[in-house]
Amino acid sequence: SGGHGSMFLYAWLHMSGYDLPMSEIKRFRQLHSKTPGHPEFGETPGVECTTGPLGQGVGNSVGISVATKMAAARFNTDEHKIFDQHVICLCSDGDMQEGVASEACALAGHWGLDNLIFIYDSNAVTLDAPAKETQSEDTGKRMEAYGFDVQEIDGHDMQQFLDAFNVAKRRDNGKPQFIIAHTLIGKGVPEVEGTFKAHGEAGAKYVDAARKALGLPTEHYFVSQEVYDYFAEHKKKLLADYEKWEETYNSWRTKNPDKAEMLAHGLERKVPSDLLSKIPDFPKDAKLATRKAGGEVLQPIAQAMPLLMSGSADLYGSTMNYIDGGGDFNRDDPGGRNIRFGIREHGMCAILNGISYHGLFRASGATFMVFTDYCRASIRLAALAKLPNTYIFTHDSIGVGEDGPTHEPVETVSSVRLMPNIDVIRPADPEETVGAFVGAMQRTDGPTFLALTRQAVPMLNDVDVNLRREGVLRGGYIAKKEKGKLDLIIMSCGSELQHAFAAAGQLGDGVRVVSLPCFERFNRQPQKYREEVLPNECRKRVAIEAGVTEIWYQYVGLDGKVIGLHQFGLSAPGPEVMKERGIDAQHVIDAAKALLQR
Ligand SMILES: Cc1ncc(C[n+]2csc(CCOP(=O)(O)OP(=O)(O)O)c2C)c(N)n1
Repeated sequence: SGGHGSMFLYAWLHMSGYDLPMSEIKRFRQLHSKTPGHPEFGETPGVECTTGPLGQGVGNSVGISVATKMAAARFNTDEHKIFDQHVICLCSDGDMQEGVASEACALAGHWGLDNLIFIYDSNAVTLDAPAKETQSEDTGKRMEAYGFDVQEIDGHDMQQFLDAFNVAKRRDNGKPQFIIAHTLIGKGVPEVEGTFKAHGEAGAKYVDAARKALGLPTEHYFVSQEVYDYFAEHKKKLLADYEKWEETYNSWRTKNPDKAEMLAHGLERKVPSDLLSKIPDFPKDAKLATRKAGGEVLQPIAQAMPLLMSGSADLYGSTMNYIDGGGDFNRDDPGGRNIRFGIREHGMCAILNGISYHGLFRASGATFMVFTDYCRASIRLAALAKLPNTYIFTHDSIGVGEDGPTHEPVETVSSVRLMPNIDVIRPADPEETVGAFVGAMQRTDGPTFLALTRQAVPMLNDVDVNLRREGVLRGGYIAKKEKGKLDLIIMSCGSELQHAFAAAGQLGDGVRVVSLPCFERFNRQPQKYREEVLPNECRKRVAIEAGVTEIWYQYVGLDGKVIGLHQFGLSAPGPEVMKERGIDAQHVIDAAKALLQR
């Protein structure tokens, strides 16, 4: 988890025979090397999580452990145990100080993840100072209170470590394992040993002297043949274990063809190509919140995608993303597909990342959208690591109403749009919500953020059902085409698309309505399609969204106008807050008329 120790990890990967040659070790932190400053998933063979922001790896390891428990419950049989691995996380003082680690560890204890082993490098030093300047808690006691088994060792005594590690591996007692390894940072470099000066390059100038004192060769980047031989021998043993496992696996596969197919599809991240058609049309007179529509859409998707799991941070009643009949994941039923995370949004998102790193299950989680800020560090890493998570974040914008500005995300949707490699989809009605969920499932090279409403929205029946669904997959589409010459474009998404339609109805034949539920998908479309939807020659453009306006100018241009919010919301019934803040058709009409008169 302590990703700043990346070279420690790279060195082990190199010595143990991963495809990480010494030439890459020498190119540490250089352009396009396989040894970036902090470990990045997908960049370096053997790196299983992107770490660096302290605490995240702890959460990831809990998520990986959850996934292994789920996998064992879903795929093992009485006769064949194909999944029974341990998950080991090396963590530091900084990791254990971070709140996200506390959230994740509380859940690890609660769920009894007894295949999870933390090795806590307790060197009592952080970056600025000795750790005692900033902590006086007894971390072991804290972990015990969470439900961990705790052992304490001298981290420089390899035999002590091995003994403790083997105890932890064998315990199998319904408790995650925590090994406190007391260590001395910078050991062997007397000038910095045991102090925070051992960080970074402060100790580098003493390294040659330290080598000498330790009796090591003077050559830099030196690994003795003995060490390579040791690992080569160890690899043989592991390969023999692997072959044994493969026998079990092959026999399991022959006897359980359905499970085997499900497993293969999960690992390939296969998504049914006919997912869209598996979701029934909504009744034309439905008047549903998109969160409610989402809950309905989720059910056939969950049936078609048996490895989809769906969690919520104590808000299933509001986020409506419970998989019916899927059961709750817990120590008694690790096969459950719903995960109750409690009020731990950050922990939830770090754990979702872990589930995705594991590589078998499709991870999704839910909370109120305004709490995106609690989740952001993990969401950002999901985007960076290209994890196919789905965030089902509901209660968007000032439509939330009575709960007031603390619960009304006015800047959140746009702030996530600014993040690279995450799709933000803000559907306008139940049919667009179908497209949004299917789009999230179909995307396997990065996360999708679904922005759903608390309040009911009308069905946009004037637009063909398939156009609404498939239009979302393209990110944007012409929802209402002008008759005759194109004079003006109104664009919108989410709960404000209805206002775009209402305004267009008042403004005459030359007005086009464009639905833009997902900027990222739209921007990935070929230029020709984008030009078709938003022709360059039409500069009279109005956008409306109940959120901050800036990001819309990429579509509206300097000649256009955006109706949006420039301040926080208010506590009152949602429609009144919308009216008070000027989010309605009339404001679109006024802006459009001003443009048309130019
Ligand atoms: C969330 C987060 N905050 C701050 C940092 C910057 N940082 C990198 S290393 C470090 C000190 C870490 O101390 P510790 O975890 O004890 O590691 P060790 O001293 O063992 O190297 C800090 C503050 C970070 N990587 N992540």
